[in-house]
Amino acid sequence: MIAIVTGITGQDGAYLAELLLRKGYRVIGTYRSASARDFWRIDELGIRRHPDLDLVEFDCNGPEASRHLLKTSGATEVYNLAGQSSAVTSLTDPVGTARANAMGPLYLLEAIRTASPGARLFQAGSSELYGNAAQVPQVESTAFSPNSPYGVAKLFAHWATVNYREAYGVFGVSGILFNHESPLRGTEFVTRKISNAFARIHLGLQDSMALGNMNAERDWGYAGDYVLGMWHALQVGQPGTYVFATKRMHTVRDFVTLAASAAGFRLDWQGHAEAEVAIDRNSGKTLVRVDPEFYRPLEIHQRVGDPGKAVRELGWRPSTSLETLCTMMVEADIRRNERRLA
Ligand code: NDP
Ligand code: GDR
Repeated sequence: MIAIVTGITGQDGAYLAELLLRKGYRVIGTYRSASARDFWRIDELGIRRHPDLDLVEFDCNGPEASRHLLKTSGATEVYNLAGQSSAVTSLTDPVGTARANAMGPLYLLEAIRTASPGARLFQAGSSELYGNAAQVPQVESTAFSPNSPYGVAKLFAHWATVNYREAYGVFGVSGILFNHESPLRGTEFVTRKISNAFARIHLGLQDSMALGNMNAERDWGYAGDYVLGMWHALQVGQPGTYVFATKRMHTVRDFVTLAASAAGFRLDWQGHAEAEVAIDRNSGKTLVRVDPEFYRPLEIHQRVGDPGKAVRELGWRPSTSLETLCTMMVEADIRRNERRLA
């Protein structure tokens, strides 16, 4: 069994590669030539030098590279996780985002159709497809209404996957992934920004943190659960479109409270909007404040998914509570910061 995992340097790429290696696959993990070649995630998971892992430079910005990869690898499963993964960044780089997130998947679909028709594709789509959806929770049939260049590019990739499935019989799965986090999440995303900040406050390396919209609500799952869902989606008889989510919704404020508790702090919340602060009950110090610099011009206020179809058809279910996830993230960040200090 040979699988290609594009985006091996990212959060999901690392966890998925680890899972596939455990299952006995040979894994071809691709990284981009423009990247910093920072393999810290697969280093942390201890798989960088695994004998069944090949690290291959791959540029998703052209059709030839995809064709070559499919033709020469002998892979029967392709997990396309590479992409510009921030909606905020897509506002300043809409063209680069579309190249990676819309054209990249299209080149892979074309390569499968023309060079390796038996290969199965998992395309990492996003709940950003829904924008501020009127239907709560969101399911596979909820109307799409993306409100960022990121969401628009992901929508192209979603429909391209469905189209190649229906028109050419390509085994293309579109996963509509809701937010999923872990100790390997990038610090540009709110959960890891919070866990790292509390770890540093706990160790006396930082006094406080500033965040944006505390009222935003998200459906946060654990990335380790989600990559298992990706694998399940390629093992069934027919390709489909699946929502991967937990069906629970929490505010950023809730996440802060849980992460604080995992770092040993109990918070009192005071004030509203820009004046809102969270104060440590023991020391009386302000640990969290709001900075409008982190507000978004096009915010998605609420997002929650119903993974019922994935539960029924794939036997998948998210198994990690938000409390466990928070604790896992804060503890990992405390360990990392301690190592840096040593
Ligand atoms: P990460 O940002 O951690 O990883 C993204 C990967 O894509 C990295 O390997 C990165 O390489 C690569 N990449 C970034 N920009 C480009 C580019 N312009 N061209 C080619 N490759 C690029 O994201 P995740 O692992 O969290 O997410 C995996 C996929 O799932 C992404 O496509 C993301 O959009 C999607 N997704 C993620 C969700 C989540 O909550 N995590 C939810 C919904 C969808 P480098 O290291 O060089 O930057
Ligand atoms: P999101 O994730 O945009 O949902 O995209 P992010 O963690 O960046 O934001 C979640 C919510 O938190 C609010 N927020 C802050 N966000 C950041 N980054 N920094 C802050 O300081 C801050 N304060 C409050 C945001 O306003 C937002 O409402 C993620 C990515 O993984 C995408 O790739 C993926 O497609 C979607 O999830 C589903």
